[in-house]
Amino acid sequence: AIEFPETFNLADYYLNRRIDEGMGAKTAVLFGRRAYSYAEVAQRTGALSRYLLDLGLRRDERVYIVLPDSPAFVWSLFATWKAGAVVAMGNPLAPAADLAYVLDYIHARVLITVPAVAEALAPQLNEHRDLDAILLVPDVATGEDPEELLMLTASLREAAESSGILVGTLAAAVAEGESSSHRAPLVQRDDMACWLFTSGSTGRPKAAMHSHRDFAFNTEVYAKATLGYRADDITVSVPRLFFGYATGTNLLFPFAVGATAALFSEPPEPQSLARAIALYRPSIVTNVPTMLGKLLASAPDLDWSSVRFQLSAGEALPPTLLARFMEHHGTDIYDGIGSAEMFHIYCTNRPGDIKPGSLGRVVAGYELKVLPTDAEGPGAAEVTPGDTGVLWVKGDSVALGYYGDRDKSWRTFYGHWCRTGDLFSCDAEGYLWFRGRADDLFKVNGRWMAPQEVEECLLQHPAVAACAVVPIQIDGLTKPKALVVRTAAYAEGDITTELQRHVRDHIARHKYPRVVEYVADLPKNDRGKLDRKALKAGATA
Ligand code: 3SK
Repeated sequence: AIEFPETFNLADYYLNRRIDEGMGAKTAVLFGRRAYSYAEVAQRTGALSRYLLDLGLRRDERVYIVLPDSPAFVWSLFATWKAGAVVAMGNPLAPAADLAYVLDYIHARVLITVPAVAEALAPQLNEHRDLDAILLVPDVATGEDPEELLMLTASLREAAESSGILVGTLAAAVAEGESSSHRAPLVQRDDMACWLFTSGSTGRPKAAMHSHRDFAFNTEVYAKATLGYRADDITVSVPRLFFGYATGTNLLFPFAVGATAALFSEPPEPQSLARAIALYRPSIVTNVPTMLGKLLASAPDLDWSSVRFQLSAGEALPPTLLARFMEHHGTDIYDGIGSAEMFHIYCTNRPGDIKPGSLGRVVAGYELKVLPTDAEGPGAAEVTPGDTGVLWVKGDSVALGYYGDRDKSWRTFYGHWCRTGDLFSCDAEGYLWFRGRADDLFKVNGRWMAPQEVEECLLQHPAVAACAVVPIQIDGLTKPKALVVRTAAYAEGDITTELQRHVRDHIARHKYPRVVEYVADLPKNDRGKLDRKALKAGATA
């Protein structure tokens, strides 16, 4: 077991300790041609945390950070922890309705975001009763001048003022905090630190609640002891910082060892990644299978010579893709499995130990069991080695539960144990092999999606009488397919593009069906419900 002192704040563990260790002048963050030292990040973090405390933010209250990858993301996160409050992170490209739902669900006191997001939320601001302040960060992609930000957001300010919400810029907040003498609160290791989002069966995200010690535990056993992050590393990531996978690998883990986190805010595509690799010469790249596939097809000449290893997680990495990539580019890829419920990766391939197609072995410090699907607790007898069952994981980074959902918490957390809902088999050597999901959720581009959410959306289109969404494999990657029964008024003609656009316009983009098949009927089970098992069994591209 790893012991952390009772008074323990992640802002100190990841950031301030580097200053105490004499690393203040070292580069902590690279963003384009600009470098920020650990001392600079700590100074902005301290000032912003004092501003937030002056504003009235208190222990356990939530700050919703909805930012692209940027230096501002870094001090927003650490300042929230320093102030004793709770970090929640969102995708700035998500539909406004999804962000509004989360803002409300977590009762956020402060929102830190780009003008486009704040403007999109403006019409409903009076519904967010707990929100005290919105701090704006110029969107690097559109290049707004911070001085002009408030002028540009006149309609937002009007909406906010009528709801009693303060609107300012993050830069002004940092400057104002410089002259504040507000003292940072003493934070305990079991105080709440971060809420990571996971999708529920209804498709609405739920927050897995983590305390300060959870993140530090995983950092010690996974990032340091298993992967061997080093002070001379430079990290780059394909998944964005708001996703816990990248928050760890491309911000917290490099900070924990005094390394450099290199950020880019452009949407991650082969071209933007190639530019980042050429500019930063990273030694660790956090990747996802979809991008590895794209890179192989469209950037065969990319120079990977600076890269010690790449990480892959979020969705299954097809073994042929892994083998082709490693053979062609000569970089090791460590595929692993983690989750919002455990903060991060607890089972993985690692330096000198890669079994292609498997998700590697347990990270020392965690315990795994493969149990029958109907096991009612972690004490049940394990399935015979090689047989498939549900993976259970035990470790000190396990979440406290889901915020506002006792039923789901009871179905998932059993003291120190978490029922993952993933189907796995474990071979005789202790390597884990992914066999799918125990329920209907599936991952696309590394993010969970619920078929019901897409079905509900499709049903709102006048052409759709009934439908079902199932996962299919396209080039070894999981993508959604819709089976649609048409209404009489739309019995003729090609409406696939229109249906795909309809989904993209209403819910998160990655959920749109890549294939639409028109059927006369959908299979039902003996209770008249959609028979998903039969659908999945027959699903092809
Ligand atoms: O795959 C995931 O969902 C995940 C979530 C948080 C941290 C790490 C990972 C891989």
